[in-house]
Amino acid sequence: MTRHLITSAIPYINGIKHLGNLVGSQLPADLYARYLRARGHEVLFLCATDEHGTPAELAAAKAGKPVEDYCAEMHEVQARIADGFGLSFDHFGRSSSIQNQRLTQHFAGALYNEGLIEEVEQRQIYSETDGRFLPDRYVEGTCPNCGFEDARGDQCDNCTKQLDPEDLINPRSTVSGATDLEMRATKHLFLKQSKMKDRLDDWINSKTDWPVLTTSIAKKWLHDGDGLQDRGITRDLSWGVPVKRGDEDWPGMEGKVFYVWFDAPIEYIACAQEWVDAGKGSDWERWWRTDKGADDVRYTQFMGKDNVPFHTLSFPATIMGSNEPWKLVDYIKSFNYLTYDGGQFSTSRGRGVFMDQALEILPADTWRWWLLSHAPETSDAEFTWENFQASVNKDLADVLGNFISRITKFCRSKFSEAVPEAGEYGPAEHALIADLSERVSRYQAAMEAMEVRKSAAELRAIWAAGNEYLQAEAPWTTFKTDPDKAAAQVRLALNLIPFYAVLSAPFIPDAAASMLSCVRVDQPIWPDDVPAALAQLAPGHAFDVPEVLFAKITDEQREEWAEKFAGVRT
Ligand code: B3M
Ligand code: ZN
Repeated sequence: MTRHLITSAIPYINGIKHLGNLVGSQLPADLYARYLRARGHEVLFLCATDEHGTPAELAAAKAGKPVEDYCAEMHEVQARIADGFGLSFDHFGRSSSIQNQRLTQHFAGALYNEGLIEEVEQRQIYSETDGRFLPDRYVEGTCPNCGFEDARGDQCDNCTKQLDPEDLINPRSTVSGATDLEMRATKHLFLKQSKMKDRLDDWINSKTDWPVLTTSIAKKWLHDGDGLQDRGITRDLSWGVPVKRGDEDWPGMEGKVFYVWFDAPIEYIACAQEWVDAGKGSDWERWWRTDKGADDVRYTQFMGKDNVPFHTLSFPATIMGSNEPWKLVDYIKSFNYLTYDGGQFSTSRGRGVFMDQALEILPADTWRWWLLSHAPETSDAEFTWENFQASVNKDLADVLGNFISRITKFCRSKFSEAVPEAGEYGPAEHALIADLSERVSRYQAAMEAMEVRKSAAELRAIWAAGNEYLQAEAPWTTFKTDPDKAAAQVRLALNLIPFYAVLSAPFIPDAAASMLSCVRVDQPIWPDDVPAALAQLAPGHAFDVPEVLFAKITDEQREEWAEKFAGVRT
């Protein structure tokens, strides 16, 4: 059987992500990982925090903490929240790990040896007081265009003019406020992506099964304007992977670090090393080196559309350019954006629901279900409280939850808390089993194709089929005239509980676990054989009537939350 390597884009360390971030990468990746594991595949599912770069430095400074401490704390926070959402990573790593540092330096050395790195002389602002070169965003001053006094080195926020730091009047360092700034010569490394354009082009063109969203973005960057540009891969920051080639120092690169987007995707590989070093696995090369068995691996990446250029071009350029046998991605599943109630989610303004807040108000499964069943696949999708309330109440409470509660309670009151024995299946039962067999095939096909919304729709239809059967056959009515027939109806309906649990677990793992525990099944099996799966609970098998599986969202709650999350996070 194929082994599956799955990675989700690694979230930036600076702050807690919102639901739009979650549904664009980690959550669908988790859905796929859970599904493949349930089908018996060997899966390695990796994610990490993306810890380098200016945003991390600035966020740490704002929090008044050393950047190492800030990152370590925020990593724990993100790991805990990911756990709360049931994200089943085999390892949740850190791009600031020693493994990633070494591997990033290794790649830089390999690319250098292949003649793919150019040292470019530039003139850049140096601060005598700070003892360092300042990146554009670390310089502020008066805008030459409009006179605004707090214009940034890259752009004026007042008149929006794009600037170079040397355009600013009275420039100052945002690190210290120092004004003793001067232009000095400095060197940066550029990855010669332009030399790899044809190879990348051929590779992208060979991916005929990829989502159009993914390939169209890649092709735009390859062909629009001047085509694929060489890319600066170093920065003047203190926080990051120090620039080296392999173990060797890089003359002229002292005090510089690699650009965050150079080391972040390399963390996908380093994370597998971290997984082994944490004692959770034994052989990472089997997943990542094609000379060590990774040819048998199918590698799938999940991400939002803004990350596509880095994964279709930059990271493959790093891998191909190294001329070493690293595994390349086989399939990239990308997502559009989730918007919030007629606008954007906004981290700075606290508009929308953030992952920690979501878990404070409702169980993870509620969010998982809504987000996945409304995933922004073919276009952007919008979160509204009305839609959220309506879908959750209908799909989870009225259809799935109600089915389970109704049938277990009915059985307890008319028979016992065990699967009834009497009666034979008739045409309606056989029709339901045949219908479900077809639906399971369709569900599997959609899951394998990573069509997230479609998978949710198929699953919802599987739940509804059971409800319709119960509604039509009405064992509570049958019981009055033919208790044996009612017993057979109940037997089949009770058997739908573990069947639903297994199929639903990739979407709603906690509820699925409760469903299994209510029918006292520890080792759920995937319904490859639907008739057999629907005979899993033999007559006499004991069950427990579960607590309410899904509480309905009330109008008062909906109104309260709509107001609470409208903006300005405290
Ligand atoms: N941290 C951006 C993001 O979270 C970036 C992804 C890196 S994937 C290697 O959207
Ligand atoms: Zn201006």
